[in-house]
Amino acid sequence: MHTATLTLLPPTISSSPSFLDALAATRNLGERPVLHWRDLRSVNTAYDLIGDVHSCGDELGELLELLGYRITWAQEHGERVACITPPAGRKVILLGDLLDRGPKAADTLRIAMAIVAQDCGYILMGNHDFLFTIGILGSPQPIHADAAQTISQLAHESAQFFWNLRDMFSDLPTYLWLDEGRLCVSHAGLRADLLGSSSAEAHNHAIYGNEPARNATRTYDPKLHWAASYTGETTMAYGHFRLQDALWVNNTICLDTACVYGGKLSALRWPERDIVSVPAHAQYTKAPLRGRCIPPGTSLFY
Ligand SMILES: [Mn+2]
Repeated sequence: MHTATLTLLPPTISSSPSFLDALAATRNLGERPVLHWRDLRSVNTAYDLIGDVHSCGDELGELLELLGYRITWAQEHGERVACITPPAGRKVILLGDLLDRGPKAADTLRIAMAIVAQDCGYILMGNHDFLFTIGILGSPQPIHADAAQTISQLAHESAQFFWNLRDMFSDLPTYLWLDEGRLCVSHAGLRADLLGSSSAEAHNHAIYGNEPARNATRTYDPKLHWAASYTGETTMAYGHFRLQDALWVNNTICLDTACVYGGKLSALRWPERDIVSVPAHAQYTKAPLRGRCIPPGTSLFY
């Protein structure tokens, strides 16, 4: 009688692929995000617009709670996940530069993924997010230093977390047109003549703003900032330009109040136009010395 020899295998050593394994597997794929904007003018809801988070995950959670969003944390299939319950009739929009320089990339991303997956709002593409996206889509170029630092904070995450991120980042819009045309949101703002455009110039402006040539004293003249000459009827809400306080210029408002540099994280409630802020817990990084063209009327900035 033939009897099969039963060989007992050693217990499987858990070797579930990690975030970094998944990242390595994408190297040199060279995919690029398809830049796009979304026309949501016919959507009837109120919004809470939040400026540059830069991985300040604790402050993001606090600001959302202050705005009336309930956040609970759970374990699902071994993953830490956020569950968000928005106030009735409201959606949240993060105005880009979600990542880099701050301490809590993973929880910031969990909140962002919950916002998108649970249909609680939108995340916009900022310049930092753009470089991060190129990195995780498999850039043949070396990953940008800020993105590499963010990735080091994610080293203990799972491969599933990586693939979920990749899905979200490859589909971030550069700008949204909202509220029957009354509001446009983007990371760095849009000139009125670019609103509704899918041109490379429109996407580039929405992500980077206008960066005029420096003058002889190597400072920027605030009159060169795009908001200085804005005369559009659509209110432009944006971040990117780090300020001490949220600032209205013409029919535009900048909401980057420099949380990661020790300032605060700010939101604009729309259509109420109230500003709601929470202070940074710490100065997480020094503001870069390199100046940036700031909106006119700004006396204090980081
Ligand atoms: Mn930015």
